[in-house]
Amino acid sequence: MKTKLIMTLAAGFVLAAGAQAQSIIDSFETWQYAKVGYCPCASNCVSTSAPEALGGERDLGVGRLAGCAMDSLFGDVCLTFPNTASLSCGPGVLGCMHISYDGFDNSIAINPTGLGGVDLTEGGACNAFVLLTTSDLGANVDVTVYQDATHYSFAEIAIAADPTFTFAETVLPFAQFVPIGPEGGADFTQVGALDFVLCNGPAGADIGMGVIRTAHDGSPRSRGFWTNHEALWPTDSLVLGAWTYGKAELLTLLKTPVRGDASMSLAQQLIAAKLNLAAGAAPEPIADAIAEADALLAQCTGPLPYKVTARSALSAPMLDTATTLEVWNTSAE
Ligand SMILES: [Ca+2]
Ligand SMILES: [Ca+2]
Repeated sequence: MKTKLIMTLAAGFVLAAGAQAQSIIDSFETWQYAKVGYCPCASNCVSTSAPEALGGERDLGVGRLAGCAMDSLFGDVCLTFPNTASLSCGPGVLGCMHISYDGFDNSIAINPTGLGGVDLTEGGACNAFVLLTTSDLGANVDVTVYQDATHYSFAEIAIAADPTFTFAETVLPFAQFVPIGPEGGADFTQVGALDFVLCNGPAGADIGMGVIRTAHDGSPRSRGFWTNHEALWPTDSLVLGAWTYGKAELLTLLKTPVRGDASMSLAQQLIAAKLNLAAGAAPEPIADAIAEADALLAQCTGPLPYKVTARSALSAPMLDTATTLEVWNTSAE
């Protein structure tokens, strides 16, 4: 049973501060309670209008798999902890909790097109769920994303046992989902329903899930992405070679045709690479190529473009380094 209230639930919002895109699936503000009381009662479900939840309604279902004790199994939102969905299993009781977002259907049954085609990627800005979970004895969270009745995808995360019941964030990239629908997986830009199942803990396990949101996992994004998503830029200036450029100048460089100028090919990939690092990408695979790119551009005077044609000795190393940067910038696509 829960013995400790750990107020770390706001951490999810703090981590998402800045220019990074995110979208809240549910911040669990609207109270909800589903108890499975006297045996042999096996399940209980409630659907509640919740303005903070995707689709405006949260369907909460609690099921008993094994064990039988009076009033010893319930699921709630905002009762055990604020801004949290909680499943509480009494001694010897094995239970699961469904939390579904499928629009207004007043039913724990999934309406696979109830959300009407939501773009979970926010136009390419988000590529992962961020889940805030804990369990005293360990558990799993199973996530199913529906496009329609025949296209859906599945992923599972494990929640490690933690007797202190401290909430921890897990990033679940969309790329980790596997197709399980009879006609294939879900298109995450056309989502009709979301289903989260908190389950598979040992008997007596308590499981908590705080705010569910989408965000970006920090993997690299391409020159084209950054050119077309200036609102997501994590910085307003960059140093290329020995020269500092403001955001408007950088956007002009990105949009200017290269026309055989190796310095422009290199600069465009270097801008994307440096934006990726500023947005949280791990620097280890690309740090040497970025240093090389800066060293090459620093051999030229003043601001870009440098009109480095094929006759220049700088052309070949600039194009080689541009290719290295481009491979990394597009490695997650
Ligand atoms: Ca619903
Ligand atoms: Ca439903």
